[in-house]
Amino acid sequence: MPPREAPTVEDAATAIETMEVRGAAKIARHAASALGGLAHRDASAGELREAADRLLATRPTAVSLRNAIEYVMGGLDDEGSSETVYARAERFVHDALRARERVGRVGGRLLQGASTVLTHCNSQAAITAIEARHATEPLDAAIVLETRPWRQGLITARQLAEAGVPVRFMVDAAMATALEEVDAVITGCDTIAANGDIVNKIGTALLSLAAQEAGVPFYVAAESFKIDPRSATGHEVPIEEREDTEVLEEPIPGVEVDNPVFDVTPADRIDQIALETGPTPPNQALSVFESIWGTKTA
Ligand code: RUB
Repeated sequence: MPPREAPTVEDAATAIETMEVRGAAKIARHAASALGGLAHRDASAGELREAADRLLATRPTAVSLRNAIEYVMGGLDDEGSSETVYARAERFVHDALRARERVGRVGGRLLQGASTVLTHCNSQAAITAIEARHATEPLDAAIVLETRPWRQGLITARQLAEAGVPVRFMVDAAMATALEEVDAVITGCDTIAANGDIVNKIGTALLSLAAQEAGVPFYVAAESFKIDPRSATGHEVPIEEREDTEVLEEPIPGVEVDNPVFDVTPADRIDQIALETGPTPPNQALSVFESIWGTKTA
């Protein structure tokens, strides 16, 4: 994004908090662009650090945000110049978009032979993979789960339909029924822990269990900047809790609402992760992170 079009840090932080900008890769690119724009305006190191903290505090679960910010801010540590921060922001956004295309191709190959696939939530990585698969050989259908409470599945259904993929839309509770005719499941993720557990939209863990029970392969499409070397397992990743009103519009006296919006899918229920480097068993994702990002993050 040209620096003049970069959002201000406050606008970017608000857009991420309110989910106007959402999805793990998009929030990472948005934060990187905001930091790049600020650096381009010759911000001091102190201003950049304050901005990085503001952006980091917006959403807690997706490590893509932290990895992007640490990578961009690494420019200050290396050479102490805002110019380096700007160059790193540009490079991150460019590399992130290229990585998604590669993930899509790798995911598309994992889906080869599957005529009906199922996805949950709204992941650009998973959508790119489904579109790649459909371009090679038309799918019979992509089944899209609604994804309560925010209904991100509606966005996915629209995106896939616009790309010409035949879409069937089902409520989350229909997942076991849907799996009777599904050949493969593919989701995105917000974070991949060091042991290969993934953290994704609430309902993904249940979907992986139902897929295992039904003997349906479970794939994840993700760029390597979603790997978190500091979380040994998915249970160390902070899970975002959102407002009660997303679940119950009107409060009911005496009823407490819990609204955790992500959950942990254990590595042993994931067949392969489509990373930009190729199909990867979950427990080998960390070494891919180290080879790509090990020397680049702060
Ligand atoms: C979005 C979500 C997506 C991942 C991956 O949650 O869980 O599956 O972020 O998305 P939310 P992508 O709507 O709460 O941000 O592949 O686009 O990075």
